[in-house]
Amino acid sequence: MLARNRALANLKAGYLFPEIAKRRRDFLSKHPEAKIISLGIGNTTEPITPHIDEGLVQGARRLATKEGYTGYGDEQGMTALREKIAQVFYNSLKDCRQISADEVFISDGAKCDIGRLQLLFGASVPVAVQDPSYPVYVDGSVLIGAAGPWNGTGYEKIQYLPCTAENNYFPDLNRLPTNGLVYFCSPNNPTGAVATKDQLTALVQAVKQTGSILMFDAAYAEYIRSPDLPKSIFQIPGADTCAIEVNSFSKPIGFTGVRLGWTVVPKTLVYEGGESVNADWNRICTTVFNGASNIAQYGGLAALDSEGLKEMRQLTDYYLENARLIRHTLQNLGITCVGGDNAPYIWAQFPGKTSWDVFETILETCWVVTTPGSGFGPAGESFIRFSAFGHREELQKPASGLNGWHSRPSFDIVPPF
Ligand code: PL4
Repeated sequence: MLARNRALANLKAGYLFPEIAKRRRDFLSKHPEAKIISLGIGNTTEPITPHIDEGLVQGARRLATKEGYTGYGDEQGMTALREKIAQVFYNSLKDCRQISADEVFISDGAKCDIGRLQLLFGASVPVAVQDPSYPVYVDGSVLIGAAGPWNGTGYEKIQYLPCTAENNYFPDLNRLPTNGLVYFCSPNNPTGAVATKDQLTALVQAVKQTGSILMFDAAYAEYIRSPDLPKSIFQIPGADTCAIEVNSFSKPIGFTGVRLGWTVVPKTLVYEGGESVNADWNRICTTVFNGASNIAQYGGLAALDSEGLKEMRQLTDYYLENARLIRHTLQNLGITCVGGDNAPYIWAQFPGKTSWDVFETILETCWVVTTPGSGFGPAGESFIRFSAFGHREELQKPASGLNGWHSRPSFDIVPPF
C-alpha cells in the first residue's frame, strides 16, 4: 500500500480557521439561541460595491456574446489588469521601483500563491517567519517538507522571529537564516503592526546580507492611512533584487469569495547562480495554474478605475471604523491592545491565560467568536485577535462596551480581563 506523504504527518492538528469554525458550530449546537458575532476569521462581510459589481456583471455578460466570449486566458492574467495593477499599486507610489506588467502575475488569491510560491524553493530551504504570523507560511512550509514535525513549541527547522510588545512587534534581524526564505507581512496579520520605512530598509538590507529572499505579504496594504508608512516592499531601495510581493483583492474590495490576487516577481531577482526567479515563477504558473477567473478579472479592472478606487477607499474606511470601535471598547475594559489604526486587526493581551481558554470564555459569555493568538505561533500565546470584518450594527449596541454586543453576561463580569 502506498505510504502517506511524511510531510502531511508532520502537520499538527487541523488548520486554524476550520478549527474555529468547528468550535463555533459546536457552541451553536449546544446554545441554538445564541446570536453569535463573528470577529474571528478575517472574512469580509459587506456587499460588493456598485461600480465594482457592475464590472463583474458586465464581465459575465460578455461571456454570453460571440464577440466577448473567452475560454482559458493567459495563466499570468489579462494584460490590461497586469498593467493597471502595476500603475495603480506601484508606479504611482512615492519612491516605488517602477514595476512592469510582466512582473505582475494575476492569481486566484494570495493564499493560493503563497502555496505555489513554495515550489520555487523546495524542501531544503531554511524558512523564517514572524512569530506570530498567518499560518499558511508555516503550514505550507511543512507541507513542502521545508519544516519538520511539531516539537511542542514550534515546527522543527522553522526559525521563529518573535514579534512582541518588547520589540514593538518588529523582529530581531540578527536571527535571519542564511540563504533562506523570510516571510514578512505588513500591515501584519495578526498583530496589526505596520513596519516603518526605516524598519523595512533594515529588513531588506539584512535579507540581502544573508543571501535570502523576502516573501512580502501586503494583503492589507490598502488599510494604511498614515502617509509615511510604505504600502509596498518595492518602495524600499534594493528590494527588487531580494523580494517577492504577494497581494490580494480580498480585503480591499471584498473579493474573498470572488477570488483574485496577484504576485510581483521582479525581473531583477535572481538565484545564487544568476537564474531568473521571474522566469521560474512564470513556468510554475503556466504549469500548475490555469489563470484567474475572467469574470473576477473584469471586476478587478473596475476596482482600479477612479470610481472603483473611491469605493475601495470607502469600504476599507468602513472596516477601519469597526477596528476603532473594537479597540475603543477593549481599551475601556482595561484590556491592553495594539493594531487597528492602519490594519483591520486588533491584538489584545490577556496575561496569564491561554489563548484558547480566553477564546472559549469570550465565546461562552459574550457570544463573540475571536481567533486565539496561539494559532498564529508560539509568541501569540495569551493573545486574542479581533477582526474588524463585521457588520457595524452588531458592534454598536452600544459601542460603549462588549456587553453591548449581545444580550447575555459580558466581559466585565469575567474578571480579570
Ligand atoms: C481564512 C496575510 C484571513 N480561509 O483571500 P486571499 O487568498 O487572497 O488572502 C489570504 C490571506 C493572505 N495573506 C494574509 C491573510 O491574512 C490572508 C487571509 N487571512 C485571516 O483571518 O487570517 C482569512 C483566513 C482563510 C484562509 O485560510 O486564508
